[in-house]
Amino acid sequence: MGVAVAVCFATGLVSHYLQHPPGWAVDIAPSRPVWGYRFSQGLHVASGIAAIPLLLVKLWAVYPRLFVWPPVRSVRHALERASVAVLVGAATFQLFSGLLNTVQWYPWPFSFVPVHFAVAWLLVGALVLHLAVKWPDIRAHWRRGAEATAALSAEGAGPDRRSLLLGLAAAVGAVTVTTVGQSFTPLKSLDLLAPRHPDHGPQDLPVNRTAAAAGVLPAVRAVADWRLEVAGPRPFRLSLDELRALPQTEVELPIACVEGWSKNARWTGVRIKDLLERAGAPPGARLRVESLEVRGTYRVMEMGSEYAHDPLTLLALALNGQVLSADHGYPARIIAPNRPGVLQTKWVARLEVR
Ligand SMILES: Nc1nc2c(c(=O)[nH]1)N[C@H]1C(S)=C(S)[C@@H](COP(=O)(O)O)O[C@H]1N2
Ligand SMILES: [Mo]
Repeated sequence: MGVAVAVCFATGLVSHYLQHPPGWAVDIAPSRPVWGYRFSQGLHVASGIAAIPLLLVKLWAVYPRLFVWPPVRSVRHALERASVAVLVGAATFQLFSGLLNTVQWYPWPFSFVPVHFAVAWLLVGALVLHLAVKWPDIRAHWRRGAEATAALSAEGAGPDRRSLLLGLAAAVGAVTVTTVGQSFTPLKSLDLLAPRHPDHGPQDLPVNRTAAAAGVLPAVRAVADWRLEVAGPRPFRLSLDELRALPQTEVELPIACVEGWSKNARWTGVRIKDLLERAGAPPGARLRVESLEVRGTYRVMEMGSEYAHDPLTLLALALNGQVLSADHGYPARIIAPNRPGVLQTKWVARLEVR
C-alpha cells in the first residue's frame, strides 16, 4: 500500500507539473525521454488501480478499531483518529475519483483535476501525520523483528495472514494484468477490463474526444477555406496544400492520455521549429496553439521553448501513413515528445510565437 501510494503520488506530481508547469519551469520542462510521460502516467494509473484492492483489504483488516471504546483516550489517540479519518477519506476519494476519471465519468459537480491534485496533498499530509503518531509502535515492531512475527503466528494469525496476503496478491495481479495493456502494449491482448484498448479506434489509435463531440465537423469539412495562421514578427498563412509542399518529417511518438491509455504511432508533418523560424521567432520563443474548437478545455495550449524547438515536435498532417482522420485532428494537429495527451492539440487553426 505504501509503495503504491508513493508511486502514485510521485507520478501524479510529474503529470501535474508537465501539464501545468510553474512560470519558471515552462522552458525547461524536458522533451526527453520521448516516452517519459507515457511511462510515468502508465505507472500512475496502474499503481492507482493496484491500490484499490490494497485499500479495501487494509480497511477490512482495521475496521474493528473504528468501534474502540472509549472513542478517545488521549490527545495522541484523538490526533491519531483524526489523521486516520482524513487518511481513509482522502485515499478512498483519490482511488475512486481516479478510477472514474479513467472511464471519463464525472458524477460530481466539481472539476476533477484541481480537486484530485489538492486531495493528493491532503492524503500525503494525513499519511505523514499517521506515521508520526504511529512511530513508537513502528519502531517497537522493527526492534522486536523476528520475535514479533513469531508472536503473530503464535496468536493463530499465521495461516490466515498467509491466505489473506496470497488472495490480495492474486487480486492485485488480476486487476493489473487485465488493465495495464492499455498503456503497456506488449500485454494488450490481456487488456480486458481497461476502458480503452490500444488498437480500437480510427487508424488503429484510440480517440478521447471525437470531431463530432468537439463540434468541429463543419469547420473540418470546409477545409478548402482553412488556412493555418502563424502569428509572429513575420506572420503568414498557409493552405493545407502549401503545408504539404513544405519539407515533411516522420517521427514515431506516443499519444499518452492522462486517463491511462497510450500508444505509439507514426506521424508525418512539418516541424514546428521550421514554422517558428519562418515566422521570425527568436531562439527561446514559446508557442501558443489554438484549435478550431469553439469551446473545450483543450482548445488552447502553450508550449515552452524546449518543446517548440525540438526537431521531433510536428504539426502533423498524417498518421501511420494516412491523412489524419477527422477524429485525430484533421487537417493538422500537434504531436510533441514527452507530453501529456491533453496537450497534443487537434484541429489546429492558429500558431502564435510568444
Ligand atoms: N482540440 C483538442 N485537442 C485535443 C483534445 C481535445 O479535446 N480538443 N483532446 C486531447 C486528449 S485528452 C488526448 S488523449 C489526445 C488524443 O489524441 P487522439 O484522439 O488523436 O488519439 O488529443 C488531445 N487533443
Ligand atoms: Mo487525454
